[in-house]
Amino acid sequence: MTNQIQLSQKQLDDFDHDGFVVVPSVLSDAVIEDARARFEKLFTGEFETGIQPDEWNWKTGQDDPTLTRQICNAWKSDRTIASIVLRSDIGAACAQVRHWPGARINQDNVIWKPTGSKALGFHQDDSYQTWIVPSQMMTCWITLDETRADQGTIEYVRGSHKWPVSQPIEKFHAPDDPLSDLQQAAKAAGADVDIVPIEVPGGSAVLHHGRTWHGSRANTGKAQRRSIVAHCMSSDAQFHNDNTSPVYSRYKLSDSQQMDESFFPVLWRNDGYRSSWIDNWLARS
Ligand SMILES: O=C(O)CCC(=O)C(=O)O
Repeated sequence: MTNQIQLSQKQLDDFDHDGFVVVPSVLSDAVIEDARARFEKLFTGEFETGIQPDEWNWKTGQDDPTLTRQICNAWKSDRTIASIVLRSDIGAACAQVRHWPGARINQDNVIWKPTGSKALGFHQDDSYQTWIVPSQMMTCWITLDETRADQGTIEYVRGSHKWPVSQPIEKFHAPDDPLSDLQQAAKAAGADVDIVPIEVPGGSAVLHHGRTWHGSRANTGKAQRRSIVAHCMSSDAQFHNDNTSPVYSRYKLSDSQQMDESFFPVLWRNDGYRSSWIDNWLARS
């Protein structure tokens, strides 16, 4: 059964304490199957809408098969992915836990970790948000497969959302030591490192704060792990005056700091607003 995300007081308290919280059963079995079927197509460059994603870090037949496969902003290429990452309840939950007036999509991620694929370094998402004001991200990570600690699941450092924001990490894809930047940050913060591997059924989500350290180690198990990630920002977010993102500042209008809803749609706002084009566009599929 698919649940619209409705956070209990216990989940809100857990999020505030830990910097992440698991939300079970956010996708139906049918949606899980549909989304799984998009992975081969996306990574071979078969895009339903005819539009390339903003970042396409791994291409079938071209790139190292031992790397974790990642695409950013697959929602522009594929309406099945869009129908998940542009959900209003995801925006509402992200806004609620961060006390924002609403939430826009900042970017999505499609992550594919086949058996034998290497790690993604532990990092904070907010380290990469200097191009927006406020420089804050809030994420809904959703797994399509049952996750296990030995199968490269996402792992969180409990309480690390209370540490300062660090610089972007040395090496994101396939670092020799995925924990090295994390260890330095923990030392600087004078904090212990309590790593929590997320072991949940397919269709589960985790909400995580933009400062929560997280990553995923190599998949040494027998099954692949596929995830779809909605990275949100405040509905009030604007472009930074000076700082740029090499990819996403392409969408800045020359005479304004405002974000155009065509590129950064509002998923949910507390006055009932949602970018009107989203649902019409999804209905065309
Ligand atoms: O799924 C993963 O391995 C990592 C995803 C991630 O870094 C994120 O959702 O911010």
